[in-house]
Amino acid sequence: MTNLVEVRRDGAIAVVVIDNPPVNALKHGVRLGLMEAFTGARNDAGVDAIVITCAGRTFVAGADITEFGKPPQPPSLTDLIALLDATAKPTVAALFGTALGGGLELALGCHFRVAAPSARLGQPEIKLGLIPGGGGTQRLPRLVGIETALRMIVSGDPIRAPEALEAGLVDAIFEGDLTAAAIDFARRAVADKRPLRRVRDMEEKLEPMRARPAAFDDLAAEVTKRARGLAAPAAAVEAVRWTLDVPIGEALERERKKFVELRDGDQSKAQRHIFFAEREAAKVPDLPATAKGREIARAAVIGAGTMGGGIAMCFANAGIPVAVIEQGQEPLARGLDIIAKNYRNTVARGGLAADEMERRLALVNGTTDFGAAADADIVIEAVFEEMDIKKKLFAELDRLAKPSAVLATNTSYLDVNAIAQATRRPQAVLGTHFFSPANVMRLLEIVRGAATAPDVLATAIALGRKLGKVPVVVGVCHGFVGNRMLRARSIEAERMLLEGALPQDVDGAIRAFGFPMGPFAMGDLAGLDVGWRIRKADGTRAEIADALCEAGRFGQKTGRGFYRYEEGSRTPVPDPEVESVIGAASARHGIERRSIAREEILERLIFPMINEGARILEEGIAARPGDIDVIWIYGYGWPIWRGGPMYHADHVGLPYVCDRLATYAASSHDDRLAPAPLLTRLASQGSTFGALKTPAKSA
Ligand code: 3H9
Repeated sequence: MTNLVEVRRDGAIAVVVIDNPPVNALKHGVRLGLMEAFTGARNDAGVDAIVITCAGRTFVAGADITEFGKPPQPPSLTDLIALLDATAKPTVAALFGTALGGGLELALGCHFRVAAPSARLGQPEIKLGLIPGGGGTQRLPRLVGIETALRMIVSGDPIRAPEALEAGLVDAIFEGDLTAAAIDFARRAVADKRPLRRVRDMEEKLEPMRARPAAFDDLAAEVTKRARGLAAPAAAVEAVRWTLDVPIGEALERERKKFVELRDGDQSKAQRHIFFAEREAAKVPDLPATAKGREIARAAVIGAGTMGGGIAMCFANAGIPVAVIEQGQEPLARGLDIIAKNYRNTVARGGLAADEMERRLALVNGTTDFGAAADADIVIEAVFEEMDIKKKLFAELDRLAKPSAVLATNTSYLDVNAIAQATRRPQAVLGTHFFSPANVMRLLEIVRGAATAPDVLATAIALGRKLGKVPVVVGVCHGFVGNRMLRARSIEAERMLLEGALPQDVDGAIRAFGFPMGPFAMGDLAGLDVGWRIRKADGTRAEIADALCEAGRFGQKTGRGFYRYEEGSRTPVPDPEVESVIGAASARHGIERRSIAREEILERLIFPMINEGARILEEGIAARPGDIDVIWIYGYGWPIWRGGPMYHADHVGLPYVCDRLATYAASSHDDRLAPAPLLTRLASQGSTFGALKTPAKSA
């Protein structure tokens, strides 16, 4: 017996305990141990029933993802479940923490499932570009019905124990000592001679859908609506559909085959890369382990505009009281109204209970009294992107905020060090760059200033996680990681317009790559005047965007930008007027317009970003290529199944990227497009970004 699985006896009940911290993943040693434990208990005449549970903080959270790239070693999860299926003694899974993926499938192989009230149960494989591969697509529908199962499998989101009880996924919920309750449950099942319920034999909950197969198609269309480009959701639908008309033995074999195909495919590899990169990003290489985050019991947000309001909602959602401070009564009322409206919309969509909305709204305290910042453990400034305004504000905050407070600026490109210097405590200052809409977007760039203290940084990271964000620590430079790379893309996008492309050509190419939106439609959504104002302050120009702004075309809010918009619609419609503006600009430069192939458009949008990413790594602005990937996935809509720009570069091949950049640099006479030294070095060594030791700066 490995020490990853222990069996103890409580009378005639064998209690099998998996002990593989931190999440009890089903790695090879665990599977071996389980095989031995199940076989032993089955063959032992003194054992009447088997309880399966875990040590530590959670029931099994799935297969061990790190094993997916390696040759499979028996026994498989399927073998284990087959053994459970063949066991004539009651088997009871005791679920707590997160019973996910292969963990839930193991439980589905038992006759009974009991749970702690706080347990969460789910099949999250889809988030890794997979479908359940241990029978989940066949057994879950048999227990909870096809609709609930399909929603769970395609969303990947877990359900809570009470919902699981109602759906029939668990048989009982117990407060207190769950293992003891499970043992009791098993003992009663034996005493009552409770019929053993093999999930694979249950057909009743499949019948309604079998009677109306057309309803399955409607449901499938609904649940896969947002799955553009992804292979796994369609595969999940196909697999669940087999419950309608394929005998379970064959369906399980097909499921396994499909799982292996997806596991070995490019999409799942990319999604697994992001899973680990996201967790890695939360670890700052040079942050001492002794740096403990400060407690954040109260927050203040300065500015009730779009960003300020969204950030305040993040705090309220996490149960943290937040003061929203505005200069005047009128903008304050407007900001608070928008917050309330956002919550009401979520309630109307069924995403939030009305009393929960009230509870959250009660945590938001709007005020025009700047003094309210004095109580806060963190103050986040979200006012105009103007250095002078920010400096004044931070000088004022320095006088007012309590000594232990963290002072954060929500700037998207300004120099955080200069802002910190406006205070006498630069060690307390950092940047928290939220993405719009702040209450929805998962990315949080945490900008570490030259003087930011380790515990201040640790506070921001912990807070980010508490707010449900994916925090990534970045260094100070113009635009940090995300916007700096975005700028490289925008310059090239604009250049292609001058050379012959139209906004719809550029946007179409990047949408086909998998982004939800192209750069020009995105500009229209964000408001073209925002970039225009920044460029005016910088003394830079973007000829066509500036010309559109000068003509009053600010994007969706004025009904016209790079596209035009029908009244009340957000659908971009190509506009001949824009074509003339672009044509005139080309003519001014003496450029003969040409048709640009989609492939060239794509390369010219994406390769300059990769190049800028390489510079960002050289300068130590990002610690790891994976950090950049996480930023682009969670902040800018990079398709997750392509793994982020740096991962994509490795996939395409660095020598090719280098070569193309050199060509584009020569034809555009733009040195910024010339391959960065790090990129050139890796390409010439036959290496990859993925192989970089962290941090890249010292590599
Ligand atoms: C599957 O089951 C396929 C089956 O259908 C078929 C099989 C035949 N494996 O997230 P955390 C590590 S597919 C390996 O920070 P939390 C993680 O990398 C799987 N490692 O904690 C981290 O390592 P480190 C389906 C894993 O409390 C540490 O554990 N299951 C795995 O915030 C702590 O993780 C899933 O997709 C794993 N399965 O969240 C569940 N899971 O400390 C994936 C975690 O070195 N996991 N690690 O950075 C999760 O969603 C979260 O980790 C969980 C805990 C909610 C469980």
